[in-house]
Amino acid sequence: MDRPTMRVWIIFLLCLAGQAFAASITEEQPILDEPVVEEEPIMEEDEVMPEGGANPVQVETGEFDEAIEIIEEDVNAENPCLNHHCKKGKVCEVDEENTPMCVCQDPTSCPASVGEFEHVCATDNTTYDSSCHFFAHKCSLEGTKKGHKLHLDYIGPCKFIEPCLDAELNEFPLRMRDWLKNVLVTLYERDEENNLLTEKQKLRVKKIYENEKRLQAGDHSLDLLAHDFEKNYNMYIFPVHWQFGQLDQHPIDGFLSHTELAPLRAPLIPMEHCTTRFFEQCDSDSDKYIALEEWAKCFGIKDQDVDKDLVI
Ligand SMILES: *[C@@H]1O[C@H](CO)[C@@H](O)[C@H](O)[C@H]1NC(C)=O
Ligand SMILES: [Ca+2]
Ligand SMILES: [Ca+2]
Repeated sequence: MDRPTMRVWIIFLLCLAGQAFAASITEEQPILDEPVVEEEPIMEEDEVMPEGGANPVQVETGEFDEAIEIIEEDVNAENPCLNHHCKKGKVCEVDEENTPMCVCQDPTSCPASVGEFEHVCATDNTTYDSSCHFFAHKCSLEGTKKGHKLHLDYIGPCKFIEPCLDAELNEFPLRMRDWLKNVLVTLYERDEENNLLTEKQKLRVKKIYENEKRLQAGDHSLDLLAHDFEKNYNMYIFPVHWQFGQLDQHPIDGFLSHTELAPLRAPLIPMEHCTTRFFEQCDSDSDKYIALEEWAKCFGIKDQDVDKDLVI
């Protein structure tokens, strides 16, 4: 992976830490090529009330929400749709009785995409102008088998993704662990406002940051990365746990669903052709969820070092 790509990755993770990007693409997405079904019943509802920053629906309605706060209550009464949230792909309309309801969004009402970077590739290998266009289309297929199977696969236009070879698959965790560590150190260095990391997280990262033996960020050979992992194994334990905690949010239960993994997986696939295969094999018991133990293991963390108290 070259430097610009790594920069993108760091920026992405910075966003992730701020929960912004994490939420923006968290919606019924397949991670392991199986249809997402029951694990998030809230997503199956037409009307979803946001709670805290955790609700994926919020990003699309984010700016809208801020507007709500300054609007007087009597205005809300006139427009029942103001406080009525619909899942992605749907918009609120009122019927004759002025009752709000969610209906499929007309794709032509989606904001025009300003560039290719807004395009998304779905599991049918079709490119959509934006995730809004995709979800509007998916909504129009609601109730059909085709619609049920259709998911957002990755960010960017569809492209040919090379098959991931066995040897390449083994390189993936080497690089990802190194990035995770560097991302955490970067967050630590930039955390002047104290909002990128919690105090507990900072204490952990401080130890890594201050360790003189730490491999500095850079384009390292796979051999060096492997050597460093062996030599400075302890520095990698927390970053691997931290990333799990960033993703395990809906709900926080020690398991990553397809949807929860999406914020990490979707932007990564176009850059890293082993992404899909890597996360597939991470789910070693094939129950479609990646447990903390499975996650740690596929990043080379030893069983005895898996510690749910590190997911902070
Ligand atoms: C998906 O579409 C891209 C671009 O149209 C094409 O190059 C690629 O081969 C397709 N992939 C599959 C798996 O069909
Ligand atoms: Ca979870
Ligand atoms: Ca599993």
